[in-house]
Amino acid sequence: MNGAESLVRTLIANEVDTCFANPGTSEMHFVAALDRVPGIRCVLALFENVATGAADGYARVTRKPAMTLLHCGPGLANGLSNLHNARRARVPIVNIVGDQATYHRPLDPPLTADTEGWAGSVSSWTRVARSAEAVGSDAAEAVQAARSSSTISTLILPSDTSWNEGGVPADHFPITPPSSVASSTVSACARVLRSGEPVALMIGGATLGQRGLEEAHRIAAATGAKLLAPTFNRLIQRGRGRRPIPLLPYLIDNAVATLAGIRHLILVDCLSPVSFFAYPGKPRSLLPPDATVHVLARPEEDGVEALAALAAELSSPALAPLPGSPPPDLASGRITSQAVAQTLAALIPENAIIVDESVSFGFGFYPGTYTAAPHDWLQSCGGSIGDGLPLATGAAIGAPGRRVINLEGDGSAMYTLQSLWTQARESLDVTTVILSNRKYAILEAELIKVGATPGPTALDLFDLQKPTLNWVELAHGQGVEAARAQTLEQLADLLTASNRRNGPFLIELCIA
Ligand SMILES: Cc1ncc(C[n+]2csc(CCOP(=O)(O)OP(=O)(O)O)c2C)c(N)n1
Repeated sequence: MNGAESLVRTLIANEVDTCFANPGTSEMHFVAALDRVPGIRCVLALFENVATGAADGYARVTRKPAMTLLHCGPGLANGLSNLHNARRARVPIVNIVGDQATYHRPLDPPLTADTEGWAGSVSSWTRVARSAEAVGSDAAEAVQAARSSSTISTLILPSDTSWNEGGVPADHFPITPPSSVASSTVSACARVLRSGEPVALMIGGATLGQRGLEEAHRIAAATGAKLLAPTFNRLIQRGRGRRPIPLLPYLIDNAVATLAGIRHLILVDCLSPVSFFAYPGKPRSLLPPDATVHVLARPEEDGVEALAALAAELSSPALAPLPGSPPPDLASGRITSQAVAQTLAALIPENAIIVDESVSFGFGFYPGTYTAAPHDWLQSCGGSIGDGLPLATGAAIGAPGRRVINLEGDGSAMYTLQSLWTQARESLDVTTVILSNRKYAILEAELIKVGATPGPTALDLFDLQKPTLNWVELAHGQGVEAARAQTLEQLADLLTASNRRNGPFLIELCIA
């Protein structure tokens, strides 16, 4: 057996059964092994940042890593920004990156690059395979590291370690569960909550599932603590009948106002909030200067159990189920963020997955959709735009039978629009709503916020109108059905129709 075959067998033994790929010559033996050893679903992406973002979306909904197959250092480099986003979201991914044969690399052929350096910039675990014999155990360790710590592993595979004989498949390596929080930490947080001073409880990561939200609400109901989630999150289970949680606003003044008066902030599976950028004359930390930060659970700890322990220590009573409020009526009139949110709340189907890269127009989407049917809400967590379409693609691969609705700024969508081709090829149930304002609207506001003066050159750099992007044709050209909505009524009709059909659909919502 060659190294490549031992690698495929090891990945399957370690429950990695989906591969988002963009291969090249150095990965050919691995690609051939994927035929010899069935068991891994391979999904072709036409740009590596689609593959890496899709692996992120897949892992968020399945809670296990997919692999990516990338070609040499430059292929990895093309996928780096969505690996950055995945790293910030604490999502496990296993990258397999082909490379020059060990004995060929010293000749410095054209694709030779600092593959290890690039890998290290986003990966918590990086290794260059040394021999066909070691590839199996290398791969098992890569998966173990990614799953145990919710991080990115990158195994660099010189092509001779793939084609040489002597491969030894490895068995399943055990996964380390998140560690428990010390009871003294729980007690310390309980004392803070009993202090009578204003407390905010900020929960993130894995605690934004139904169980964590239930426990957090019990604590808030018993103590009066203010509940919050970070501005950007991996996955929130929400909608009718589920406990709601507000997000810390993106806009710095709103975020500071939200936390004003707080004396204690208790963090669970998230970091202390800081402003997204520094702005002249604005604070860096969003907390009042006299507030104290307490950590109930760090991201690598079991935040849900910690919340349950804290609720028990506070003797917080169980909560009554939430009344099932009806969905709102469809909105009509002017196309505003709030009106689109109302239409979404009426039409989001049961158990849908919403991928939110709606940037400036979408500020009203999250607060306006609490009453939608139960759904999951996914956001890009690293600030690097071009994550939405890939996330939606990967989520649809990972959750067949669930409708994915991707709310997407037009500028952001252009970074990774090749995702549409993969969605068509794989017949994925993804509805992409392009928020077509034909500009980088948020940058117009940011220019003012940093205190710069707008001039024609600056404003021209935010303008997407010359020429106009035709999203219906861009979708058609990649095999995706599409239509334009110029009114809220048309948006509602198209959303309703797309919910009923199989396969991808794109709606260009004209908001300019
Ligand atoms: C990789 C990367 N490049 C550039 C930026 C800077 N940036 C932030 S938002 C944005 C424009 C987003 O435009 P669009 O998606 O149309 O949303 P809008 O601003 O119109 O709401 C840009 C270029 C970024 N965040 N990430």
